[in-house]
Amino acid sequence: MLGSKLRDAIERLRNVRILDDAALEESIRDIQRALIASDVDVNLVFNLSAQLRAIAKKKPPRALTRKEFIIKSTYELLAKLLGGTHRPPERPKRILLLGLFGQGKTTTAAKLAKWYKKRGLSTGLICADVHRPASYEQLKQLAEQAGIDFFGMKGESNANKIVEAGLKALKKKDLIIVDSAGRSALDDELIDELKALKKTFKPDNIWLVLSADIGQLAKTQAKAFGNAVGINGIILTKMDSSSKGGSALAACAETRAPVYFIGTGEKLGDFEHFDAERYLSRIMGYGDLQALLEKASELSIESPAELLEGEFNLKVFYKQLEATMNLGPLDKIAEMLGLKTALPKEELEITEEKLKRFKVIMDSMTKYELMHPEAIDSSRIRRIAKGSGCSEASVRELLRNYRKMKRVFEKLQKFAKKGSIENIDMEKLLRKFSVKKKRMFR
Ligand SMILES: Nc1nc2c(ncn2[C@@H]2O[C@H](COP(=O)(O)OP(=O)(O)OP(=O)(O)O)[C@@H](O)[C@H]2O)c(=O)[nH]1
Ligand SMILES: [Mg+2]
Repeated sequence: MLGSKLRDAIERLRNVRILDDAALEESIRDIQRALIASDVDVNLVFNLSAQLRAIAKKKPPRALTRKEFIIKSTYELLAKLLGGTHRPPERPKRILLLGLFGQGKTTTAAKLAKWYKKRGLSTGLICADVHRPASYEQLKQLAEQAGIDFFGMKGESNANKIVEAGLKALKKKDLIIVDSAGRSALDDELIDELKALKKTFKPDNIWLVLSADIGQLAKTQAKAFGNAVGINGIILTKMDSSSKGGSALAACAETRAPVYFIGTGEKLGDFEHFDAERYLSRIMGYGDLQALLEKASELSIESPAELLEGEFNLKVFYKQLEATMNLGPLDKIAEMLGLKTALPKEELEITEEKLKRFKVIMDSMTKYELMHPEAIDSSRIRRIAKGSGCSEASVRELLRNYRKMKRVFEKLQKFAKKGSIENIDMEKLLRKFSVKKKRMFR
């Protein structure tokens, strides 16, 4: 909602013929309304407006028109309001996660462990929540799902003892993450417990887990936890299901602790490094290649040969479909790519059922056909349809999906070869992808 409103505001700015003071004020009001409707602190909104007015008085740099300059500045100010970008530490050793009840600590502990594991750190998880008996099983299961070593002591009521033993059991790990117990409020008991845990565990990072739906309150909570036990990072969860994501981000940006990650769903893979510009372009519907590429690079860890060197044939296609399903629905990925509107809906819906049908069809193909799908002509289509008991239309659908995916993956492949994703120039990337999408700056 915030995204589409901001987008409208910027589109309007872009479409005015002459950007005079009145038009500028109108756009500022649009932006204010969008932010306030999303619960962003009014003071921050007025502050942003004042900065925009000041910028509008400046002479634009030579390469830009006044309008371009104002649009670019608006975008930058919005990204700043949401907290900019802070790189998470590359090789953290011990991370303590804390937060109130139900904010997403346990889920996040597993997501985080998986994230670092994908980046090459051997990682272990410790359940130090001694208050909620079910938390042991919850984290254990999540750890299993993520392929992470887990340590916990069922029935032990002293969190420090668990952590001490856990540190021994997991001492060979590069990174150990501790999931702590939640409370309904930051009371003295919780503070004492966390302080003791801090002493035993000696974390190099203490991150507060906050759910986006607390909105502006994120600031108060981050400050309270910061003062009481000290925090040096924040993870915002439930960014997918709350309309207050922008508000929570802006509130966190006012504290000294950076938001390193956001949770974007219940699955372990629904987790990403937070980057304000990227987030902004995504909610505004400008696509998000960076996040896609990060996901794609995670895919490639699972099948590097195929993605990086291999030819793209139907076998690879099927594997990628399967992997994509594990990552999350394809339409999520397409959305990040800004492809959602460009692709017919039918082709985005790679359902379990469709995947099964594709598998059946592919079982009726010869090895040659699987490796050279371009050789499949209509007589082959007829034979394959008959053999698989599917319609010719289904076979054609499979081939159509294949060709689409092939184009995307060939492009991804090129970028993956170039090395570090972090260094990729977004603008260039967008052009190369030749994805039909709205330009950010006109
Ligand atoms: N949609 C969505 N749900 C999430 C996200 N992160 C966590 N959840 C859900 O939020 C609920 C609470 O998550 P937990 O990880 O158990 O939270 P917790 O902070 O450990 O809770 P306590 O240990 O009881 O204090 C679970 O149902 C999670 O699946 C997210 O990013 N998006
Ligand atoms: Mg928990």
